[in-house]
Amino acid sequence: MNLPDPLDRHALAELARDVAEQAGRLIVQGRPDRLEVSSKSSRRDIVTEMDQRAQDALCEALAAARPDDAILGEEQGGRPGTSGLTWVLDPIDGTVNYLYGLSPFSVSVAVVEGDPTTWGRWSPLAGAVVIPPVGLTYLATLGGGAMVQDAHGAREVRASSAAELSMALVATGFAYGAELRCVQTRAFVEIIPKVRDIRRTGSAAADLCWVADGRLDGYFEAGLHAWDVAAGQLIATEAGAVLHGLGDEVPNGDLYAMSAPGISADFAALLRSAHRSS
Ligand code: LIP
Repeated sequence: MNLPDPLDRHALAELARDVAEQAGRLIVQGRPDRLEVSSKSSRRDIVTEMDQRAQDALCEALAAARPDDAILGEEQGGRPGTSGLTWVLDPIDGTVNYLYGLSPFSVSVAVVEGDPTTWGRWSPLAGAVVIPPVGLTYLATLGGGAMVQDAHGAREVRASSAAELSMALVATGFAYGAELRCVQTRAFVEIIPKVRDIRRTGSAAADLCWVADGRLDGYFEAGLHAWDVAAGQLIATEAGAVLHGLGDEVPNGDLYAMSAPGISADFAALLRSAHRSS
């Protein structure tokens, strides 16, 4: 398969940014007074009508621009493709925050090669994350660096220079299922005394962008899917952050982590210890 050359990757990142920003405007401006909500894997795992409307808008725009590419979204409406590239979408990452009117919530759009339904079998080529409540758009291309755009312009982003785990500000999240939450809570108890502090923002895509931007020194979570992380992963790694999982395994649903390079070895060791004893 002929992968897009760097120039095309730049065009792919701009397309990801443009469609994500369009979806970001839709979910803010198009939100009805009475938001229809339904549940997925559990009553706590919800999807709103705006999640689906945003994904429908993303799929329509991407199908028009890239008709041979596949689409995999968190909500209904993906499609197969023939190009070997797949657009991986989370139309509203942080749905519960969106429902409650809290920040952050994000629109995450990435294009990957490989199989995004299997951890370790896909890699992102370009991606964008829009965080409407704070007016930030992050984007990156493989090998082309990462940047953030806001009302004041655009700038390159770099992961923090944190070098001491005990002084690192890290973020995490919790699964919808009670059983995995208990495992996460036991790990949390071992981790929190050994870092500066922990934040739980509610959006994995925002967490990864904030590691990229040095606003967090690290992030870890279990139970994620490719659509939660594909774009944020590329933004963070292109900003110099280090992607890691549990031990030698690739990052996956068991544990997904990203951290500033100066703490990544110690952070990975702490996560291994905390999750193996939990
Ligand atoms: C969310 C993730 C977040 C996690 C939440 C939820 P969603 O994704 O971004 O990190 O802690 O439980 O899974 O469901 O809002 O797209």
